[in-house]
Amino acid sequence: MSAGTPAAPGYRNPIVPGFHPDPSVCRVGEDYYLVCSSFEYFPGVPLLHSRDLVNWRQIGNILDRPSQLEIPPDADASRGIFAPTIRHHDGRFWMITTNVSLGRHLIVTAEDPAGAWSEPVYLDLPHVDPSLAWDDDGTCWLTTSGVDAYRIDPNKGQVLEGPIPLWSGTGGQYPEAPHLYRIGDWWYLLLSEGGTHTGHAVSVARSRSPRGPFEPAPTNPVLTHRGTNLPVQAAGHADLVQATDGSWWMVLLGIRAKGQWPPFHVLGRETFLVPVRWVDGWPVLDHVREVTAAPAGSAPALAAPPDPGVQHDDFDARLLAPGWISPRSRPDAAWSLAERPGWLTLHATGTTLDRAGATIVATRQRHHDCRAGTRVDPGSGTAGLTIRVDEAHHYDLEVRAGTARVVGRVGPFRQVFASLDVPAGPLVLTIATRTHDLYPPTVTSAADLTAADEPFGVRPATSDMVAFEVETTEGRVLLTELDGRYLSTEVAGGFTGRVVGMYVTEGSASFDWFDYRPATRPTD
Ligand code: 6LW
Repeated sequence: MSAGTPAAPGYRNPIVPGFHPDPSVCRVGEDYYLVCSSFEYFPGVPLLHSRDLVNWRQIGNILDRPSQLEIPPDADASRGIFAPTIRHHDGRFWMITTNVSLGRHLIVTAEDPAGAWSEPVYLDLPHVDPSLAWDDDGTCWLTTSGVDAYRIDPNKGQVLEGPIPLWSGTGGQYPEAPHLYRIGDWWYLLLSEGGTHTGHAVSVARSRSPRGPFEPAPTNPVLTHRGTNLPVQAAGHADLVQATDGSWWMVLLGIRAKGQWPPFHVLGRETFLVPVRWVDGWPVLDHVREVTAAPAGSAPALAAPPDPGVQHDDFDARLLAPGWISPRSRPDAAWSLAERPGWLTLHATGTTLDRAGATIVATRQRHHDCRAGTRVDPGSGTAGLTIRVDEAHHYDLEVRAGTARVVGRVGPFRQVFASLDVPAGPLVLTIATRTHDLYPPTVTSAADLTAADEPFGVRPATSDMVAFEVETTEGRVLLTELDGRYLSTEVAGGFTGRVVGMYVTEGSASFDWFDYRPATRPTD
């Protein structure tokens, strides 16, 4: 076990921004692979690749066929796929997760992580957060929240022994996200406790045998942000990986809360990276920071420029890129890239975004300040751009029969906030978001803001705004701005985060392009 040495340069957290919770990571040679929970969205379990642990590119979704991912049409939001684990063993990649809508764990494998992944092998055992570890003799251990271990045959989904209770942490609620690691002569058990919100903590124990008994680290919890003022909160649900240079790293989820009191977060739980040092055989971690000094070793790659975070799609490809997700399912009859070449054509499968079943093709909001736009030809249908957490929390910029309007749904309330007559034919719809609470004291009036800050102006009392614009041949119009806090996890609940997406609720409509990009503001 090598001791990491802190040194410049640094990297920026989160390494995977936006709704990317419950990360799990593995390394094969020089390649790192990372997966996250996807809940009710299809396709499920985003798979990302990196060569340096900092710059990640989504290369697919592991559960990308209905035969692998069955989300019932009436499944509640934030059900579906919970915390996955990815491992490499015996020449194959293994991914285990829980489809909580079915109440079953499932294992899929692939030789090439880019796919295709196998059909699932199911395991009907209690709890969530399954993980796999192999002994030198090939014995496969499954762990679940609780924390229990089972000896299993992962090829057949058969339980050979168990449950064997292992260790349940230091007494915090919800001992979960366990992972077993064979490191040197020890078996380490990493788990999270305290719940996935501000009480979250990571604890560790070790044993000479995967059956225990486990001895807790004297320094537990080895990582927590509970009760701190740190900008990253809820740090937990962690996985360990050893880099090519021998250094150790932890990926984990966190939230970036905004606002004074109470704080709120709108991007869901995101994936962060923190270096691990080993002292007396125990992992030692610093707090998770948005800018982190990187240990020497992996340094050249870590110095790579950050991904600008732009997502532009002209819909010229044959297939939808892996970042596009749809609630519950995306039936073949609901979308086409061939019908009108160079456009994404959507067909309505449901008549309202207030209930499951509507046609939505969305991407995760990854920056607090961003602009997402699309050029839509609504034809004779009803179509638009939505920013949503779930069916009961969304703002929509919608076009129908010569009128564009902004509709908001928050809990039991639904309201039309603005409307505008628009000419027939394609038009550009934009949703822009902006956080205000960090404005520097020097910005005291609209005159201090640059043109790029329009149309927001100064609203010191408001922490997150969502603006809706329409651009036609006659120019660009701001329809309205709405308080974004109603589309936060604190209001909506659940485990996901915001997504922005194109939709159709009546007839068919085509989308020429979609563009998502972070926006800059005076404080950046
Ligand atoms: C997951 C649990 C958790 O299963 O949230 O962060 C649950 N922790 O471990 C849903 O993601």
